[in-house]
Amino acid sequence: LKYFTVNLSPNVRILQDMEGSLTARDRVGIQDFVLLDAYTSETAFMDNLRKRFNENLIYTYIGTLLVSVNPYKELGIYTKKQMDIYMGVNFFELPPHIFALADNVYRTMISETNNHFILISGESGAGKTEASKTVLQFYAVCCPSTRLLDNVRDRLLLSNPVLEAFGNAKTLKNDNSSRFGKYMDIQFDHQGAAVGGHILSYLLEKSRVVHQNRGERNFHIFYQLVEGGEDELLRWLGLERNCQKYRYLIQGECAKVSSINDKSDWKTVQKALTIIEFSEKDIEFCFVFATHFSLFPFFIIYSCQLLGIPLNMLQEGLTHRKIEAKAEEVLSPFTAEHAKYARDALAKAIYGRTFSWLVNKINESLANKDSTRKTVIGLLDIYGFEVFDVNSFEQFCINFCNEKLQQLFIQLTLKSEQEEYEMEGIEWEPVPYFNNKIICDLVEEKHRGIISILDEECLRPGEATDFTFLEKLEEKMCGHPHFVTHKLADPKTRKTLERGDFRLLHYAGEVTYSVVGKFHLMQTVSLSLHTSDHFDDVMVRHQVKYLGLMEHLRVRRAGFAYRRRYEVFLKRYKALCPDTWPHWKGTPAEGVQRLIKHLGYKPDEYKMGRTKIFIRHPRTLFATEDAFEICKHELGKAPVTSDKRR
Ligand code: AOV
Ligand code: MG
Repeated sequence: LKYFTVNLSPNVRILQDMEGSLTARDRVGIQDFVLLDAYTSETAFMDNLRKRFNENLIYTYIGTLLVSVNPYKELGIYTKKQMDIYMGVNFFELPPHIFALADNVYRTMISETNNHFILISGESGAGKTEASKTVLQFYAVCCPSTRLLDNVRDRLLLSNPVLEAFGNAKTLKNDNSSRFGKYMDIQFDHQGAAVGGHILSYLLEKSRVVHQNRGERNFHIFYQLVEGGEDELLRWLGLERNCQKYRYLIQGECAKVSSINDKSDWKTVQKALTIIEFSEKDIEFCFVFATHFSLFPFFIIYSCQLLGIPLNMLQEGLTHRKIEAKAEEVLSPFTAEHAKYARDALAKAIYGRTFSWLVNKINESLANKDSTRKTVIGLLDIYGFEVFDVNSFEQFCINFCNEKLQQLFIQLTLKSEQEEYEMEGIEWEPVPYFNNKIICDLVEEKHRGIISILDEECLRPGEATDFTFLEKLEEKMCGHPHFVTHKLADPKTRKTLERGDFRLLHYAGEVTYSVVGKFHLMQTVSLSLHTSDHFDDVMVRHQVKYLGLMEHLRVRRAGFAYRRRYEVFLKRYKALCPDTWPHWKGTPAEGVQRLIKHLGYKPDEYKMGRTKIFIRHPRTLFATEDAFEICKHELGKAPVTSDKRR
């Protein structure tokens, strides 16, 4: 199965405009979909993507958007040599690459001294995390540094294996699936050296600590510890070197994974922890809290010792409910079922807090000590859209997160682009697209969305059940085009739904969620085959559709690569025309009109908006920019402005 990522950087301006020779084009396709002749044809789009993939060319642009198809094999394209090739070279001069995007973002940030963001989207297994690591690697290697800052770069890089050990796990979709969302700021000083960083983590999938579906594992760190932990450490933690002893580790029945070497990963994590400057105490702390209670819930004496609490306190807390009646406290025993629930809840809470603590510690270590103004490049890597045979609250949260990211993507590209044309009075044939706001609202709308209803139900302990929640949903969502349940469905659809299910029609496809709190261990192993050299047309086409890439291309193609406010454009280029140099007395718009007439712009190359000039092809602006450089050189006095804003 093949997935592909869309890595987008809304702030990257430069478009590429390069066509290879015809024969090369036939073989390797076109590097930028904007240049595709049959740009409205999905078939042509797919042909181009497939052609390139078969030549191991996994990257293609749609203007400033980078589309990447996961090759599932090492391509040798992320070497230092490749970095050198892409460093400081114009976006359009070389074949598409994530380094080109990273480099362009970096240089734009330096020249414009403003913050930039790289959003990485795509479904589970598409290659988002690998892409974010590649970008980070590029900055670590290519940005200037001083001796002093070398360890900031090391720490930035090494935060990855640590967070992945504690926050990633093998799932049915991906052997190294991110089970938390991550937003990372890389901070640069005015010389462009990486001087610090900050990580925000979102919504760790804590339930994995106590339960895994068949074919899945707990978080990597547990297996690393049991396989690779030093004898002395294991003895101290009271652990045996045998995963099979621990129920929390073997529910998925796949403690060993061929693609993962837990033993050597343990070493990597240990080394990283030392370089990030975790003290021995800190390291002890993470293992005690993260691993011990979760691995060893039955041997309560050990747990108490390590957690540093009296035995009877933990024992009582896990087996009894405290009821306050008439100023009196009464202990009422849990059923075995309840006690297990309490144990699991404690393990999840401890793991969750340890993870937050770990992120805080890493942030302390990445913190930039000096307070001069910094610019940042932000990298967003979340968990991808996922659908299993049984989907529960975790998938609901993950998929909602992806829904929001798609909404952001739409707003930054399709929506704002078209709204700007309208605002500027540019003649424009609107490109229709599916706006997934309707699904976001269904989930998050105040008082009416699914989350609000869930909140309400959680405030009625004792009365509310999984099924009263479902009934409330049915009452409120009845007739909604993106929501259906067994009761609300037509007879044909009903056959595909259980009574405890609700189904959402997400932007990326249908997902059936189960409201029933108990886990279903009945998960069938639907193996995903992650093989290289195989391009699955149906799967790729599906992703091209739901990510709105065709619409994106249409907007790009019909649109204008550049736009600049009249004042800015005139200020920069006025020396190129005797009428506008050195002073133009009329309005900026008139000045620009005079200027571009002098430069010989053809009518179809540009449009005049209310406040801005819109230029269709990058080459038009490049030519003007070249002329400006020559003129600057000759005059030695042309006004130079660093304002390159649109
Ligand atoms: P994800 O982050 O998008 O999924 P990953 O970045 O973890 O996906 O990629 C999954 C696997 O695909 C990696 O472990 C690699 O084996 C392979 N892979 C990805 N990108 C490349 C590449 N550029 N070159 C070679 N192999 C690659 V998830 O976190 O599950 O949504 O939640
Ligand atoms: Mg990931």
